Amino acid sequence: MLELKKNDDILMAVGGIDSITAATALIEKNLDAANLKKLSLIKNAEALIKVANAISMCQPDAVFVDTGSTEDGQWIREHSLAKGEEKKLAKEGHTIHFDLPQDQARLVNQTYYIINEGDKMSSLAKSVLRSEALDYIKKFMVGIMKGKTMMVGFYSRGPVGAKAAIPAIEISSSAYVLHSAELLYRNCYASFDAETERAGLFFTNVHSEGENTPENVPNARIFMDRSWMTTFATFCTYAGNTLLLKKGNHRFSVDYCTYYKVEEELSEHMFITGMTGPGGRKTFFAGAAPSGCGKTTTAMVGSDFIGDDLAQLWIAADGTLRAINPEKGIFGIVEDVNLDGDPFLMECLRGHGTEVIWSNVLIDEDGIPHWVGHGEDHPKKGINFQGEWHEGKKDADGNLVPMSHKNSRCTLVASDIENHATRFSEDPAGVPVKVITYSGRDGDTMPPVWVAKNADEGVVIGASIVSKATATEVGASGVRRQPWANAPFIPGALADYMDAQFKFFNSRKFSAAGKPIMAGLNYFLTHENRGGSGKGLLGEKKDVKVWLGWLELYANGDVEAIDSPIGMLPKYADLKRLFDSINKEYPKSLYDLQFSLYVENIVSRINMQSEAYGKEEDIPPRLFDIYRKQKSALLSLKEKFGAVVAIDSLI
Ligand code: SPV
Ligand code: MN
Repeated sequence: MLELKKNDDILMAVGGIDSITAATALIEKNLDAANLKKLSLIKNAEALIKVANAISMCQPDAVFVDTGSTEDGQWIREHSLAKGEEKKLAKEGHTIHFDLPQDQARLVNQTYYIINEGDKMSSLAKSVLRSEALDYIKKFMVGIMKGKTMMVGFYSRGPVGAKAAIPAIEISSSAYVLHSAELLYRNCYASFDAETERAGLFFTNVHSEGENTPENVPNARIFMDRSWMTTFATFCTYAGNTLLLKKGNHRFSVDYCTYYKVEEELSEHMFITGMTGPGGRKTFFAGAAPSGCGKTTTAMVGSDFIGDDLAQLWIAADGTLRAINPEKGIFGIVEDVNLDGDPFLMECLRGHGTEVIWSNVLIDEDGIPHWVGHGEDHPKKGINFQGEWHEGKKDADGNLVPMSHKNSRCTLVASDIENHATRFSEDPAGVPVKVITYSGRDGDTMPPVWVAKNADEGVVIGASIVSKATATEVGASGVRRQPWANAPFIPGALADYMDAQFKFFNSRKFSAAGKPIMAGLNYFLTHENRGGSGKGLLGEKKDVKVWLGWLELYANGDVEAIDSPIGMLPKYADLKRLFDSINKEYPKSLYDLQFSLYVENIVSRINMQSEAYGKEEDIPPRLFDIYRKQKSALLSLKEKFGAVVAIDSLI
């Protein structure tokens, strides 16, 4: 359950401002005339009380209100340069921001949901009781902005007016954070009140880097107050920890959909993209993938790219599935981005006219950024996320320091990317989604593409996403479970989220034509695991176009598929035609390696999943029914054909 506005709002408890009168008085005292005038456009009392409490708590020297105007944007850029949070690079509009070496990715172990006594939480999430969070915030956030300027921006998570868009306030003393917010989110200062009225709620985010030193990183916290939809972040700058408009508010949005919008809306860790099919028809996809599993690349393969990270989905009155991107920019991983795999993104990064905030890459003597896998010559030395760098440099443990951090990123507005469908992206009606995909990083079990036979089996594909194990999180079979690729962002019980998925995708509100197909994707099969004669991956980045292209045809009834226990599989001839269109050989032998069913692998995967879900409370029984049904069908196939079932024997 999620109970909104339950117990004390910590921001108010610490700030001490509980009325609009007190808020107005404090704001008048702390803002100069120009910023006071800007803020006077906002009338929503609750929002003003939040802002006043943030000021009262953080005690900044000055407050800057960001209206989204060109001048305000410029002020933020200059403030960031003046503070040293960003530095100019050789290319016009390019800057570099370094996060501390200890703060290069989401600080999972320092990220908590603030909960009320008795709240049922996700088994995969960390939580802290309201009283403990209050103590921390009192200790560390009171006065945290002394000597700094607090910036306040008003954003919409989605095109203004869209059914699933929710407004949010971003408050930070970091100009890098506000600069990023301006590139990634739609500033909705002028319509904030109206949007809050329409949506019925807004999110609040308060961040300060404080004294951003390595010594302080252990004190860094990312707190999300579920009940008050307010985030607090301290002593860090990495955008995934600080720009909580992104994953902080995504978590609130997931929570809100799970408990208040059942059968109406979902909030997913999904890209949105369109593919152009025969006759110029456009088919939109929304696809989930865990961080670092090719989500941005998949999104950009489309002819009509909308977003690479988050999607708000709803069922429209006409029975179609609709999606909007709560963001308008990308915060993309740059490792392995190169001309071959990501030509459009490379044009923004290496061409002219795009504003880019780089983070944690290598900067050479000429002010040019470099990163691992960029496919260009690279310098022997420079400055990167850990300071001075030279080729062969080792860290304290004797490990080679890479040229750029694995999670180094580029931040830019999506509309600068050539295949971005800006008109569709800004439409409050969203795009009609006909294909849902779920992908992970699976070296040996599932084929490159398969389609669920019904909504229930589609939900189970989402529930069964896995990625490669990491050093710290090894599951029984060496893979890490990544339910819907959204688990890090599901605050409540996993069972509740799953139940909401079943209800949504089975909803009678869908028209026959509006109901999406649901598919699994896997780009990570290797020769070694499938008995191939080559080495490494069985495919390459450009194959994604074929997998999506086939789904486009299947969703529109243009091709038939092969029935199998795990779902519908593509026919060789159809894939061959699509590979021809990208000028790539596609031997039947490769198809056989990719699409044969490795029954034992699939069965042990099913066993692993059922066992893990069996430990959760209240998981909908349908999940286990589907696992059981698939398993028994697979075992009968094995009896007939052996442990590796050739795809041709299913025809
Ligand atoms: C991810 O890790 O899934 C991201 C970047 O999209 S972060 O903002 O860190 O979540
Ligand atoms: Mn993400």
